[in-house]
Amino acid sequence: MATTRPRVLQYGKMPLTQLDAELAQAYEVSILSEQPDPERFLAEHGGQFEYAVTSAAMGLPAGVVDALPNLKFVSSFGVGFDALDKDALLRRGARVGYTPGVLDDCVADLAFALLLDATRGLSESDRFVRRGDWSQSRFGIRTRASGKRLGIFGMGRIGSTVARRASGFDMEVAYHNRRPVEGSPHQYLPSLLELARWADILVITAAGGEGTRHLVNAEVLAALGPQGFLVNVARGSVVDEAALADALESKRIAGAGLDVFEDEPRPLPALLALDNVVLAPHIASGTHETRRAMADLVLHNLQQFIATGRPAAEVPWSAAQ
Ligand code: 8YV
Repeated sequence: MATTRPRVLQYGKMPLTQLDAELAQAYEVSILSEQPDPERFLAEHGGQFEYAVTSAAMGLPAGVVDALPNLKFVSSFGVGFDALDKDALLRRGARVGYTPGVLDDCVADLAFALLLDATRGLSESDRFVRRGDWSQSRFGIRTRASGKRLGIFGMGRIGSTVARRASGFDMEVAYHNRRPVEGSPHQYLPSLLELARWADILVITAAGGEGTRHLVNAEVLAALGPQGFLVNVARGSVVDEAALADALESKRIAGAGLDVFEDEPRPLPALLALDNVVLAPHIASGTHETRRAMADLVLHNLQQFIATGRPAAEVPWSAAQ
């Protein structure tokens, strides 16, 4: 029986299993990563696809975009779009949908989980109890989180959600951004260095990509200082990870909580040996509720594009075409 369902190239398995099934039900899906020879598959069938689906983590490299001459739209699962090749997509004239807004709460929640864990030593205390050390010695006292100065680098949707959480912890909030956010009740500091100097805890919620690469470097970490903590729920690329490992090891900062790394899934080995850093495997949006909402938006963006030529949520450089 001939199919009338639109063909969709899915770059790989999605971060929510139901979404794989839902896509396969609505569309004629080919999963590129499941093909025995993906390159050959693209060479033979690339011209048949007008639509592609991917995730923020998988991205979409120029090599794939270039092999899809009729590509019109990419629906991406995630709010970050630094792993999608902007130049190749703009050259192709393809539009890109993404999932902003629906993951702010869970990402902000995880930022606070990491912040509290890093300052209070929660993961370390868990290891302490499991090792049986409690019967021999006391767990050392730690740093109070509430009432501290919280610096937010990147005052977008997620940054402002983190700032709202901070009021419940009686924290003073200041931020740095490319430009001041109109109407923000918080103090704007014109440089990241000044923010790091001011803050007790620096939370990174800035977008990844070339514009923010390694902005959190040895100098910024030195400004944060030996009592300071770093939390990163944005992109590993924003932090010079080797400089961070060095600062943690030599106690030039007090601690860190990281959900993202420069080369996922491979955190720098030096970090694995340190007790003053909490490591999470990029799970900030990983709740049933949020992943469901993200999946719904991936499907909605695709339907909307097919019906109207515009997705419900479009990445800024795509919308500017
Ligand atoms: C995950 C994210 O990457 O939305 C983003 O940009 O980084 C996260 O939500 C998610 O697993 C999608 O790959």
